[in-house]
Amino acid sequence: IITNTYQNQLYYNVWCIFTKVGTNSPMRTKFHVFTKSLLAFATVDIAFHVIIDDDSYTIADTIVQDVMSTTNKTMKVQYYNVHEQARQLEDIVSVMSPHFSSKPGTYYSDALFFLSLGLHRIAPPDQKLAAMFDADTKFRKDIKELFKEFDNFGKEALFGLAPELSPVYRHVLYLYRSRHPKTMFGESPNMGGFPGFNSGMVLFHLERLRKSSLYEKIVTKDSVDAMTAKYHFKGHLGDQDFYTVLGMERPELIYTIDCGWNRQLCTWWRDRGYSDVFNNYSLCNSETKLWHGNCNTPIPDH
Ligand code: UPG
Repeated sequence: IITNTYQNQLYYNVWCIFTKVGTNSPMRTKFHVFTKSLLAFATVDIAFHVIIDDDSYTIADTIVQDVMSTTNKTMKVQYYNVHEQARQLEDIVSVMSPHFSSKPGTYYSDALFFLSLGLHRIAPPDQKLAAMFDADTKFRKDIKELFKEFDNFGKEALFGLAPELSPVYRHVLYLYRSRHPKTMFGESPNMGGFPGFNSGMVLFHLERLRKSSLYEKIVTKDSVDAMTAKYHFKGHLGDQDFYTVLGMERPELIYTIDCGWNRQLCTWWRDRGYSDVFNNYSLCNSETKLWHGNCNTPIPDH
């Protein structure tokens, strides 16, 4: 039985990456919407951990201070330099990027998109549980409700993610699927399949991750090379490609969260040869609790 460990800690740990943001970047508005909605619905104390670079720091802090003053709510805010964090995760990044990057070898982008896989090393040791969000998300519900999902984690679960709502992994797994015609990997959930995971929202059981010799083994080069070879997997979406492979190979390590907690809006794959099946993937019947305006898709006002 999972105990309510989240209730023993004072703060709900929320992580977000906010880097490479220029003064006029659309990321500014997205981050404002994210932060404001997070605080507006929250009924718990939040520690907000923002991973920044030198140029983005002032922009991030201006937005956070503005949101706190207009909502009359406060949270504990901490900033982390992306370069310092990336240096601590060089081993993970070098193992992952050949398989899961669109342009392997571009140090900066690579590190950025794989940071979540080593968050247990970056996060201060007193953090036992945490959640990370893309900056292009928007809350419609109290984050307290999301943290209740930790109670549903199986006893081996290290992460919690919601399903990918597009056929991207049907596409990526094309070769594996043609060689294994009965596989459910890459199939839509309404056909009983596993569509992969989306990393716009990730829950971390940091305490278990730090102790897990199994996880440490799984992120080694031999292990990742073997898993990607087995599935003929060549991705381009960073950490979420790894979570998807892990979900096929070691399903007990990832708890699947309700699609309403990561309601993705991107329709890119619908117009790229998948119009016949797209709706099977994007279907999410539960109430939207978090919008995700991925691939620059506008988020509805409500
Ligand atoms: N980010 C930065 N600076 C950048 C780029 C990204 O801080 O220059 C952060 C930011 O928090 C952002 C997140 O990384 O929200 C993800 O990047 P983004 O450009 O928002 O990717 P999307 O197009 O929204 O999402 C694609 C997939 C999505 C998946 C994500 C995984 O569509 O489903 O969750 O990639 O990285």
